[in-house]
Formats: sequence, C-alpha cells, structure tokens
Amino acid sequence: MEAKQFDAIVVGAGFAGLYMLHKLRERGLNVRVIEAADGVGGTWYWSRYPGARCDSDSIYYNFTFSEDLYKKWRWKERYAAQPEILEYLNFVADELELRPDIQFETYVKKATFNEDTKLWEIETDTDELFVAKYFISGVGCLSTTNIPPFEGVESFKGEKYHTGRWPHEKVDFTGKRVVVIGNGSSGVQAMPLIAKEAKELTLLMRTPHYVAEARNHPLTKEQQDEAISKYDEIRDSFFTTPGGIRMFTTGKSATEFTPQEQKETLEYVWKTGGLALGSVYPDVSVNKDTNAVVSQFVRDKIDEIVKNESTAKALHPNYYITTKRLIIGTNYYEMFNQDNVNLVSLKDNPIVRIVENGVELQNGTIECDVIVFATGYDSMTGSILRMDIRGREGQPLKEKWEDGKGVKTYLGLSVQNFPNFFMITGPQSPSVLTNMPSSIEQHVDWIDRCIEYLEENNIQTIEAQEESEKEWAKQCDDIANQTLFPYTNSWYTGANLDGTKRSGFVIFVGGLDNYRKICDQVADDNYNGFTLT
Ligand code: N01
Repeated sequence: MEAKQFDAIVVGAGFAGLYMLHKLRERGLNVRVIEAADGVGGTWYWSRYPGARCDSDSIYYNFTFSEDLYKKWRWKERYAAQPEILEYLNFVADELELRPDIQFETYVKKATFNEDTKLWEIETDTDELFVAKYFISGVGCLSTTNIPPFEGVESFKGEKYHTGRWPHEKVDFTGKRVVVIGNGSSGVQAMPLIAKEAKELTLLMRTPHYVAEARNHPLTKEQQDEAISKYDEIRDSFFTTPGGIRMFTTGKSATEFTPQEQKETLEYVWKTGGLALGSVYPDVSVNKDTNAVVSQFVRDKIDEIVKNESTAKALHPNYYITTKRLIIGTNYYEMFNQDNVNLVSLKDNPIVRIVENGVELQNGTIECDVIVFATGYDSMTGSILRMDIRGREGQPLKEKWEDGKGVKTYLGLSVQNFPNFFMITGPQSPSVLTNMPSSIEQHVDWIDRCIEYLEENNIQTIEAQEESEKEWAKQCDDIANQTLFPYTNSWYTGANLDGTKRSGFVIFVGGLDNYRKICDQVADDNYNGFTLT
C-alpha cells in the first residue's frame, strides 16, 4: 500500500476540523481532513432527530475568526435547528473552499507513531495509509453513540433509533406506540414533537432532570442586523467570559437577595428563556444555598405546569442543578398533560430486558412499535479511543487512559508519549461547559501557533511531560472539588457509560477565559511543561 504524505491529518469535518484545516492551510501546510460521513457537519450531520437544535444563542454559535465570514451569515431563529446549523457549516466549507482537502466516507481505524521517522501512520477503513507529522483529533466530545447493553435489544421486531444516528428521511410516528429511553437534552427536545404524532409515548426515565424554558423564536430582520452590528462584542465574549458566551447574570449570590427578589429574578429568567438559570447567580454551581433556591424554583414550576400531582413529583430532580448539563426545552413539562403521554420512573420499575414486542419492566411489559434511544454518548473520550491511537513503543492510548485510572493529558491538548498528537476540545479542557465554537477557536488557534513555533524552530516533536499531566489532572480535580459537580454522577466525572468507574474530573471547570490565559502563558514560555526535540 502506497502511503499518502501530508503535513497534517485532521480527523472530523465538524466545526473543529473545518477551522483547523483552514488555519493550517493558510500557514502553507499540506493538510487532509478525514471524515466518516459523506458531508461536513460533525455532530450536526448525524443528530437529525425531531427538534434537534442548539442551546447556545445562534448568534454566538458560529465562527468569529473572520469578520467577513461572520457578517455574511444571518441566523433565522434564536436557537438554530439542526438543518440550519448544517447549512451554516456547508456555507463555511464553500466560502473557505475547504472541500478539496476533505476526504469523506473514510474512517480512521488506527494511528501509530513511528519512532524512527517521527511521523504518524494513519490507517483507514478504505485500506489507505496516510503519513503525517501532525495528527489532530477533531472528533468532538459527543459523537460515539451509546445504547446501553440491555438484554435482548436485537430481538425487538419494531423500529429502533438512536437520537445521535437519526435517519436522513423523516420518521413517521403517526398512530404508533413509542417508547423513549432517556431524557437528556436529546430526549427532551425530541419527545414533545414525537408525542404530537404518536398514538402513545412512554418515557422510561432513570433520573429526572432540570429543564428550563427555551423560548425559541424567529429572529426579525432588526435582530439579525443587530447581531451583525455586535460582531466586536460577540467576538470579545469568546475571549473574556467563562463560557465563551455572554449570559444574563445578577453578578451576585442568591443569598444576597430576599426571597421575593429571588422569585422576581428567577421568574424573569424563566420568561426570557435559555440557560440563564445557570448564570443568574454566579455561585449556583458552588454554593449549596444558592443552588437550593434555583433548584426549588424549577421544582415549583414543574408543579405549576404538570397537572397530575404524582407525575409532577416523579419529575422533580433532586441533584444540584447545573451539575448535570442544564437542559432547555419547549413544551416538555406541558407534554405530560397529554392523554397519550406516560411516564415510568425506572427507579420504581426498572428495565429487565427488551423483548420482541416492547420493553419488559419489573412490573410488566410495555408494548411498542418504536424504541427511541436518547441514551447519550460514550462521551469525552469514546470517539478518540475508538481510533486505536498508539504512541511511543506502540502504547495504546486506551491502555494509558484505562477505565478507573483516569484520563491523562496536559491542558486537554496533548498526551505524554504521543508526540505531535493534538486534541481539539479534548478531555480536561473546558469543552462542553462552554459555547463550543468559542472553545474550538481557542484550541485551533493555540495548536496553530504551536505548529508555527515548531516549524520556525525546526523542532521535530512536541509532547506533554508526565509531571505536567499529573499537575493538570490535579488542577482539574482541585477546581472541580471546590464546586458541587463531584456530588453528582455524570459523564463529567469520567463515568461516561453504565458500568464505567468514576475517575478524575474530565472537564476543566475553571472557565474558558482563565483556561485561555493558562494556555497562552504556556506558549509564551516556549511551551513550558512540554518536551520538544
Ligand atoms: O445524552 P445525555 P443526550 N437506562 O447523556 C439515560 C449535547 N446535546 O444525547 O440521567 C436508562 O444527556 C440517562 O439517564 P441518567 C449536550 O451537551 C446538546 O440527551 O444517566 N436510561 C439520560 O436521561 C448534552 O448534555 C443539545 O440517569 C439511561 C439519557 O439517557 C449531550 O449532548 C442537544 C441509561 C442520556 O442523556 C448529551 O445529551 C442534544 C440506561 N441504561 C445534545 N443510560 C443542545 O444543544 C443512559 N440513560 C440542545
């Protein structure tokens, strides 16, 4: 097999891969993006379930590195739906003429660092071999779907779908009995739309979650013009805010307000919609008293909306709000007032197995025609590890990050023994706790600057030092331990799948603004904490 030589191979043609390609190509590097799908878009290519939309305000959910590019695009709605985001990414690919350097319908199976040549050898399912100095993962944090290992899944005779691998054609639920497993962001968005068509919808719920009102609406021409005129402000928020997005906040703890003031403010946030329940009081994720105020407000809202008292109680979340991803929804709680919608709490009535005509629970079988798995992802590390990446002496990355031992990276960008391998929004970076395009721009810019430094100084390899990995993991854990996050079992804590153990905290929760300063300082100090050869 003849090897195809490049300076850099980038995996994935979502936001991350597209911008990385653009940057490195501008630097004069010969780059190839390898993408499994037949089009650009990454997660927005695959997640086509009904109601799929982003929970960042659309005017922030785009690139800002080019003012020209930013000003050429107008979003139609406050929260962009999946087709519009996919359209946007296709627009970016066309504007920047990226397609000629993307190889579609190709999956990276294995990547091995060759100690002799100091190059990466990348094997694909198309039986091609690519060789490159730099190997860059842009596979995202949430792209490997998770269907829990329920007994009997294959025996089910009806239709089954996972929200993250939805068919391209519309799925018709009319007259069907549908079971949905999972009520994270995906399930919450999909269910009210499915329930409009289905004869019957039953949610099998393991943990009740906090769902705030989205209040999506079309953007008027004036609002679009305003967004365009606010380019500088929006770009600035990518650099100066903890989430890479400007959010409504009182700037104070809830404990500094009277109960009446708290209620008025939270009512305002509820009516305005969006994720501001997580920002209205900056200490909501660290102060139990503030957290209790916001959590109770949502439980009271559930009681106001959901007419059946026992259903309302069953929907009450009881973990600290924000310690699992806050969800925004439209007509989610209202949906439980429909006669065709049922709720089963799996705590009281767990799943035994899936059978050919439905789902067998401890207290009987729910017959159905369709099962929708809204059961999330092998998050943060799943898509990276699926590639069988091998560093020095053939060491598999999987072995290094083995279950329970914990992820080891420096800055979430680089791994010791894996030279010239970079991760865009990898584990132990701020990633999913931020507006993703903000984090992606920061990472890509950092990697690009690093590569410029290596090329200008004739440096062959860069990799994290063992000691810096230890310190970084400690720093991620130390910051997380000052918050309420560790009280809740979630994929933030490294317990990404059923049965996997909690390891270290896999997200840097100290804010994108602080993280950016740390990364810039490392670069200013000529890559302190890295080994360069
Ligand atoms: O997945 P999730 P998601 N038996 O992991 C349940 C982004 N996103 O696809 O909470 C029964 O949040 C699980 O139950 P529990 C966003 O970052 C963004 O919804 O673990 N149930 C949970 O209810 C989001 O956070 C947008 O007890 C099982 C659900 O499945 C991330 O993607 C839209 C189970 C999984 O929820 C993932 O969201 C969509 C089992 N064995 C996604 N295993 C927006 O921008 C799991 N569950 C709006």
